[in-house]
Amino acid sequence: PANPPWWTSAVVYQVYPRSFADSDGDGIGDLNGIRGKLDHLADLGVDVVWLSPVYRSPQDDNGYDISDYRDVDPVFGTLADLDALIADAHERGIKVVMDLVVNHTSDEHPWFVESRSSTASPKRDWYWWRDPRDGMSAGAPGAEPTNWRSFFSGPTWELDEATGQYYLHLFSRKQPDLNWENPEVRAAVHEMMRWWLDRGVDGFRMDVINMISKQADLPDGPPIEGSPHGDGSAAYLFGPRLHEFLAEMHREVFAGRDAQLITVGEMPGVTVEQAREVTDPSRRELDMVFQFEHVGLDHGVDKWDARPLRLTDLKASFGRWQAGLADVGWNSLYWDNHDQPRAVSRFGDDSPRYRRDSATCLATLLHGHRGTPYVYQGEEIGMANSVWGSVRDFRDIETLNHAAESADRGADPDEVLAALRPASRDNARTPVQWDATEHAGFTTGEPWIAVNPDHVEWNVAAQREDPHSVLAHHRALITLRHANRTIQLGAFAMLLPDHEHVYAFTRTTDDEQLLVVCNVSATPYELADLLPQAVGAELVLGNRDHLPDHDPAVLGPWDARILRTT
Ligand code: ISL
Repeated sequence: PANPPWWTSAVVYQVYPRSFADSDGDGIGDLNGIRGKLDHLADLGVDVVWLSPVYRSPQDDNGYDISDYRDVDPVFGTLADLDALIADAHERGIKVVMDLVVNHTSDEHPWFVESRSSTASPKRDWYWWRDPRDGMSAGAPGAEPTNWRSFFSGPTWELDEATGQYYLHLFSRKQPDLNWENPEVRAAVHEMMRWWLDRGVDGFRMDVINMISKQADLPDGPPIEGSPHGDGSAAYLFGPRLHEFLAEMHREVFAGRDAQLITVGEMPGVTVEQAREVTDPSRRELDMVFQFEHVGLDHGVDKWDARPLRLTDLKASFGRWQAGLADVGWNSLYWDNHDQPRAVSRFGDDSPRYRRDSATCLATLLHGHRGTPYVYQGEEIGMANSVWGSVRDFRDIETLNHAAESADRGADPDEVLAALRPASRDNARTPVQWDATEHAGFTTGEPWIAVNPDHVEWNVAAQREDPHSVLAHHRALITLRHANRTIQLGAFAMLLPDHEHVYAFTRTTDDEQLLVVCNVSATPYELADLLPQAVGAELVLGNRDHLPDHDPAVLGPWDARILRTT
């Protein structure tokens, strides 16, 4: 396109406020902490900051359970602090995106309090209330209206004793699902979104937005092996009215002002075809979505059942997404977020020998693709999964519920802990490592979750002055994206799809071809054998070319290069 949207050349940085920087010593990150670190983000060069939720919340799911959409939770600061953060970010040319969590509210939101007060409440229908299963009495085992399993273990239904009905919660019981079938719910959400845009925010990351439309008859799902529950996802993923709801939201909230904004929908289970529809500009729904295929490739029966990732699977997956959204739609690109283990531990090699090289290799690979890259806090310095000595070290509700459920089943505690270690969301939630001091410069108090002991070596301060650090490499990749039209918009073509260690592709425009070649292993390869066109090509950006033992003809361990071939 002649005038591509601004976000086709942008890089987004995700802040998880609880773990970013604490300004007041209570051990929990806050808005003024973020304000104090904006120069780090400006120096990194990112265009947008996405804030995970800072709204008023009981913090059952660290803010993804909202009790007031128009206020800031006291643990994070005040609305005035948020206004100041937005102003300070804008002064540095950084846009601010809010997390929008509207599939569900907190059970302490006044809407739900009113809804649960009586079956005759005018807000009863704002949530999904259902009687017990036919012929069963409320509270009896298996009396839940459907057999669905919650994302956070147990059933998706909670009995309200007072009215004898159950309410639906796909996530925790403190996160009741809003009923989007009700037009009043949609209008209330739209009004709240306009209120934030008027306040100066630059867009939204929309939490599980492909779950807002449910099949209204709420059918049972197929049984899940080893669980008393079933998989209801066919009834609540990408439901029959999703397109309608997204288009309506666009009309009611974004129309007329969308050129400066960015919208990204989080969509677990989304297919390429669905993503292509939702991000087709002519439909006016969303700019891009987060898909989950690549972060499921190392899962067995579920996320706690780890299996080795095959690079060929990763290539096949990314390749299909690149091809599927080539002429219509747009990809978002990520390894990490607040729900995923750390990329360098998961897809790279976090041993001392290869940590820096594999972190820079993974970054090069991701940022080389077509789409908008997302950098999750700490990823820019190669933060790794943490050390978990016992189940008590975890804080995340998903992790703790799974541990409790496993214990109830009589599972071996050591095996459970071994499963939690690489997979827990808390790997992403340890405090950002600013320096080598106690608590990594994150807080002067007691951090709400332990700092990774490796902070003495792996921290922002140590990397800031090092021209070859993981941080410096991210800065270079972001600079390249800003400057280079081929990186922004060039056509993608996968090479060597069957190679088990080397990930290579081209990006092509009318006047340039770039070749991205990454060794996703410690085994060296002769470049001439793999990709003759790479031999002698101009190096645009590499991760190991500064090393004394670097040989341009050999793709060394975790070697990553962006080459200009024409
Ligand atoms: O985290 C997951 C797997 O470990 C996902 O299943 C996750 O729950 C799903 O992607 C939805 O995530 C979003 O909504 C949740 C919240 O807990 C997550 O932090 C958020 O990213 C409920 O609001």
